[in-house]
Order: sequence, then structure tokens, then C-alpha cells
Amino acid sequence: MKRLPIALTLIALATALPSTAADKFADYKAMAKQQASNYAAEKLNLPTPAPAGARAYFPTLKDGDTVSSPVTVVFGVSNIGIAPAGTQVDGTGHHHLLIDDPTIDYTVPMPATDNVKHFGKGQTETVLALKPGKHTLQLVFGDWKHQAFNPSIQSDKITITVK
Ligand SMILES: [Cu+2]
Repeated sequence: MKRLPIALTLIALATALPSTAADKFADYKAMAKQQASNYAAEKLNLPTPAPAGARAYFPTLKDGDTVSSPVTVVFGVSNIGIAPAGTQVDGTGHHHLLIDDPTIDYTVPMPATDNVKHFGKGQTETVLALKPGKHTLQLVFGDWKHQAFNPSIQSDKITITVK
């Protein structure tokens, strides 16, 4: 009985909304479809199609640069949005930075290792401590489930020298 006022409030709120029953049914149907589609994509590692013209790049570093450690690495992406990992929103993903050329399997989610860094909060730069010498860097943009897009949205692999 204690719950009755809450239930009544919810009913009052629901009836106050402008949507019709048919609208609500369509919303639930769309939500169920999206959930089923996400579930299948995750279970089957289905790659997300890359939006036309999407590309990833390093706005502040270029191949052959000499830098000192720690180095700020800025991530650039265009024609696609950024969203936190785990959030399935069409036309979005998050950055992954590959350090020193790890092998990536494009058909499964990228692992999180010292050489494959995820920026699942939607970060667009990081500060890296690197040992002196040559290092390669590459961006591979990933979808909500940490998998590369198809075709992959990735930067050129650049080699930098750390003093
Ligand atoms: Cu990731």
C-alpha cells in the first residue's frame, strides 16, 4: 500500500506526457531492436561500418619528429564523433593509441595493454612517458565495444625520436 502513491504519480506523469500509446509502443520496439542489435554485434564481434570520410590523425606530431619525454600526444578525428566506451551511439567511437607497433586483430575488440592504450572516457589527448630512442605511434579509432571500424579509421603510423 505504501507504494501506491508512487505508482499513482508515475501514472499521472505518464498520462501527462504528450505521446500516444502507439508512440510508446514504437519507442519500446525501437529500444528492443537496438538492444538485440547491440547484443548480436557484441557476441559476434560485428564490425561497425565507418562513416564516409572518417579519418584519424595526429594534429600536433608528425613522422620524424624529435621530442622529449613526457610527450603530449593529441588525437585527431574527423567526420565521426567521440563517445565514451560502452555507449552505442551511431557515428561515434573512442581513441586507441598503439605504441611501438603491436599486432592488432581487427576482428575482435582491442586488448588493453602497455602498447594498446584505450581512451574510453572520450579523451582527446594523453601524456606519455617514453624511453629515449625511436618509437612508433598510431591511432586506431574503435567503436563502443573497442573494435576497429570497417574500414578501419586509423592514422598513419609515425616514428618519433625521444631525446
Ligand atoms: Cu577501447
